Amino acid sequence: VEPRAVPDMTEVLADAPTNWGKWGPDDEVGSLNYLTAEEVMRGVQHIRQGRVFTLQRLIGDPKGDPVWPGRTPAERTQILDESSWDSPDAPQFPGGLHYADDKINAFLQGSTQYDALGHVWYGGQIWNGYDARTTVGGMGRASVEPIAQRGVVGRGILLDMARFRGKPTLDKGETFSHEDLVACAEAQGTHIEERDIVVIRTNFLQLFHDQGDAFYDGFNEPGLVYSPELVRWFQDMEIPNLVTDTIANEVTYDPNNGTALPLHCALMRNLGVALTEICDLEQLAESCAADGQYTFLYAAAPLKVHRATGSPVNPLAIK
Ligand code: UVW
Repeated sequence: VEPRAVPDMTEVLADAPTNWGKWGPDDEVGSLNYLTAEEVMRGVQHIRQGRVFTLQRLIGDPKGDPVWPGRTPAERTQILDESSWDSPDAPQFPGGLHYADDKINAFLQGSTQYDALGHVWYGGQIWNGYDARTTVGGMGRASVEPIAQRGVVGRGILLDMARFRGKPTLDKGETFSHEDLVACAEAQGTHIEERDIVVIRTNFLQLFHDQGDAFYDGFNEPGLVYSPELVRWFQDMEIPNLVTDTIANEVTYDPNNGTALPLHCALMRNLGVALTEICDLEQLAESCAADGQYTFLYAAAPLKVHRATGSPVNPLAIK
């Protein structure tokens, strides 16, 4: 069998729509512009119980941290602890003060995180048409900084695709479309509204803990799959933010054309949809299944890291 030639992204997305210029020539937050004060207040209306769910996975989980191949998990190093003060070289503070210090060496995209809009590109241009050379030596444009400056708050809706498909986790390479999201919402007794922050549960990373290193054999996450209709749906629905519990928010290799991560390109680079990855949605999903409330106030504040390609974050869902 002849290996299939994988087309270039410029070819796959030749007619794909963009939101470039929609918010002016200097925009760096893209579809997050849809999250106006009205959207914050619409989200607030979905706080009905005062229950708070944190969506970050634990950094340094004894069971391991899942990361995109090529990245390494964060390493936390203890710098000072009680044993440090035994040394004659230890700094002395009046009153006998001792303290513990530590630091982490981490990929900014190596845990629950926001991608900067300029994080991924093709054809030499990033979000809003900025030259990809602006990424050299640090993101000169569309870094995570402006996203962190504004924060992300609006109505969130959980779409529990694993439960909808009646399995504990979606399978390697399993795909779904925007139509499946709509059907999932209906099955949950709710529906996706314009400007909703779309939060999708696959529970795929459960397999990381079950399988250990074998998890990375034939790495191909499940997720949304590219189609022109899906991209148009995201654009028409004015979806500001796509949040999932997988490492990269979409099926890793498009089964139709073989490209890697075309939705990073079509949604983030072209439409300016913010991507939030590697979330822990388990407690939230359990609660939603128990009480039938799948909508909530979603609030996230990525870290303000100058010129960064992304940032760790601990998003909140408040029901
Ligand atoms: C890549 O874009 C390669 O990874 P992610 O969006 O998962 O950080």
